[in-house]
Amino acid sequence: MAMLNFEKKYRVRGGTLLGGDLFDFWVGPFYVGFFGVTTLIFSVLGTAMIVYGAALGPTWNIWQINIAPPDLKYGLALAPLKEGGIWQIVTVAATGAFVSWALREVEICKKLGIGYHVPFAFAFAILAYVTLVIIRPILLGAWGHGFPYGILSHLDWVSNTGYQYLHFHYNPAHMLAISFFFGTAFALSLHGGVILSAANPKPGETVRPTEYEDWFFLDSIGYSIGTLGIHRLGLFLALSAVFWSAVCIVISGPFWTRGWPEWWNWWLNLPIWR
Ligand code: UQ2
Repeated sequence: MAMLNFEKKYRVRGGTLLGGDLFDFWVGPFYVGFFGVTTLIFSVLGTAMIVYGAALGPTWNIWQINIAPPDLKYGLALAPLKEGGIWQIVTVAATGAFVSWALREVEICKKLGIGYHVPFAFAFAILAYVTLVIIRPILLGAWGHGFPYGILSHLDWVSNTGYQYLHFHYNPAHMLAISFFFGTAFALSLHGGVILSAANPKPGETVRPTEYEDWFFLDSIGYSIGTLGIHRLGLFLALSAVFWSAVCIVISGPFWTRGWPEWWNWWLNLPIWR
């Protein structure tokens, strides 16, 4: 691999947030660092607890395995291991592993002298998960409001939680989140399409320079956002989708307890209709 010729330039010492030189090493292609070690510890602990929880359960059917949060009666206390305690440990392990992974990304960015956009973006994904299993349960006063860890069981949770507010599509933050998801897919399809159209020609034809990408959009819609701009837009759209998803669920319960269709009564109640 040609990349390996440049190893000395990019595989540099330093840039660690914690531990100094102690964990500043690679294992094969992977940078480890202090947060590589903590990622590994949390991941092994979390995975072991999931397997233990599955072993206690009635099935090894991958779709039906379920690690449930504690009953609501335990509130925000620690629950017995077999009554939601496993879920609590898995939640701590998962959050620890995700945050460790993000901080390891930060260390790699520092080594390379590049921006923190990747860990910043990943932080939004972590925020979405933490909103569901930590922030919203705390605001509602019980860990039992977290979602269960299981393929079908978490789908049931989403469906039941949605119906609890009658019709979740009337949640204005949910509307924004969906629009940003669609916008993200739209932007990536435009971007992927235009890049391949110019940069991956048929055999015998030449790769076109980036102006051709600009000109396609200038000729068709009279506007080009530019080759750097499309990536800024893509990051903005994707992070907005995740952000508004977190908002739409955290306001459901803690800040709005009735059906979401009813929220729109503010519109019908505007004095301008009288
Ligand atoms: C663009 C451009 C790119 C692109 C794309 C556009 C040369 C290679 C896809 C076009 C994008 C526009 C006009 C913005 C669309 C807005 C939304 C909200 C989807 O101009 O520059 O670089 O890949």
